Amino acid sequence: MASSNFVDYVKIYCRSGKGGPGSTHFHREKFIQKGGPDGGDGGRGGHIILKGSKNHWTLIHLKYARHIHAGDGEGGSRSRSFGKDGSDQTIEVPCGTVVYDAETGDFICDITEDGQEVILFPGGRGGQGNWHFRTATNQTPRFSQPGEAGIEKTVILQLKVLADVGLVGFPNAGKSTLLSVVSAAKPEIADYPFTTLVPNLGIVAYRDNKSFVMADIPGIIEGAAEGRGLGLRFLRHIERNSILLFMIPADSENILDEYHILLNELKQYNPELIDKQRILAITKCDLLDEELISEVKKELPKDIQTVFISSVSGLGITELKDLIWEEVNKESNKVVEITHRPMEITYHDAELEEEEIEEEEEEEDDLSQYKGIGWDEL
Ligand SMILES: Nc1nc2c(ncn2[C@@H]2O[C@H](COP(=O)(O)OP(=O)(O)OP(=O)(O)O)[C@@H](O)[C@H]2O)c(=O)[nH]1
Ligand SMILES: [Mg+2]
Repeated sequence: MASSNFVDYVKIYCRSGKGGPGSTHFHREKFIQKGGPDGGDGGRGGHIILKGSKNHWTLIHLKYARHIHAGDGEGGSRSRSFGKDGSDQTIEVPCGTVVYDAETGDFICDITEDGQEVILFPGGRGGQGNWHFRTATNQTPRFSQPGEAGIEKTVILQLKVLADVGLVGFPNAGKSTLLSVVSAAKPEIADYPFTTLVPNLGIVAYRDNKSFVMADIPGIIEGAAEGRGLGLRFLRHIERNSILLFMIPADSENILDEYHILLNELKQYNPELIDKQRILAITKCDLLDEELISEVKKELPKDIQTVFISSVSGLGITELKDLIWEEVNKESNKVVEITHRPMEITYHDAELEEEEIEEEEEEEDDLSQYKGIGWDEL
C-alpha cells in the first residue's frame, strides 16, 4: 500500500509556542530621575490550529509533516511595549478528521465542517512586565513574569470519511462496479476478491442537480473483526454514513447467511453501526432469469428494504438511487453526533504507517550515496 494516495492515518508531533517573557525595565529619560517601572508584557505563543477544508480528501499532505511547531512569543520591552505574538500554525485537514492523543489513545476533538477551526493546543500566555507589579509598597519591582510554556504532544489524526451512503459487502459483491456506474469515480474492478484496498468516494448525481456521496470500502469477510481479510481497518469510514447499502450478489449461495455475517461483523466493530438505516441491494441480477429471481425473493431477510439491481444492464439502478435519496434525507437518518471511542494504540496501523515511512526514508538514503558524485562517474 506504500504507493497509495489514500492516507487516513498520520501521527504528528505538535508544539504550540512559548509565551514571551515580560520585561523588567525602568523608565529612563533626561531630567527624569526615577521614571518607574515600564517593562511591557511578552507576546502570546503561537497556537496549533486545525482547520477543516473541503479541498482535502485525505491526509496525504501531512504524511511527511511529522513535526509542527508554532512560533514563540517575543519578550516585552521598554515603554510598556508588548512583545509580538508567536505565529500560529494552521493545519488544514479534510472534514471527518478525528484527533487522538498518541500516548493514551484518548479522543481530543474532531473536525466535521469546511472552515471549522479548532485550537488544538493554545500557545503559552505571555508573561506580564514589571509595570503590572508596581504597588504602593513596591514601586520598583525588579521582576517580571516569565512566559507560559507551550504544549508538546504527539497526536494521531485519523480520517473517517464523510459520505451519505456506505457500501457494505463481501469481496466481489460488485460494490466498485456500482460506484463506477452511478458516479464519475473510476475504482478498480476485477473478478478477484479484495480488488479494492482503500476506500473510494464518488459523488452520485441525482435529479435536479442534487447529489449525494457514496463510499465504496474494501470487502468484509467473516472473521474481519478478528483481523481476517483486510480486517476492520476501513470500517471506521462508514461510522459517519447516514445509511448503509448492503450488497449481496444474486448468485450467492445463501443470501440470508451472508447478510447476517455482514451484520455481525459490523456489530463486533461498533454496535452503533447496527442502528443505522440499511438497504439491501441484490446485485448482478442480469445473471438470473425471472424464475430464479422469484426463488431468491423467498429467501430474503424480512426486516430490510430490498432492491434488485444490475450494474451491467442498469436494472433497478434508478429505483435504488430514489430509495437512497429518500433515506439519506430523512431527518431520523442524519448523523448528528458519533461517539469516538478511545483508540487502541497498539493498533497495527500505527506500526504499518511507521514502517512505510521508514522504508521510504531508507529509499531516500540509498540515493544519498550518489550525492556529490559527478554525473560522469555514475
Ligand atoms: N454480471 C455482472 N457482473 C458484475 C456486476 N457487477 C459487478 N460484476 C462483476 O463482479 C466482479 C467484482 O466486481 P467489483 O465491483 O470489483 O466487486 P467489489 O465488491 O468492489 O469487490 P472488492 O473490491 O474485491 O471488495 C467483477 O468481475 C465485475 O465485473 C453485475 O451487475 N453483473
Ligand atoms: Mg471493489
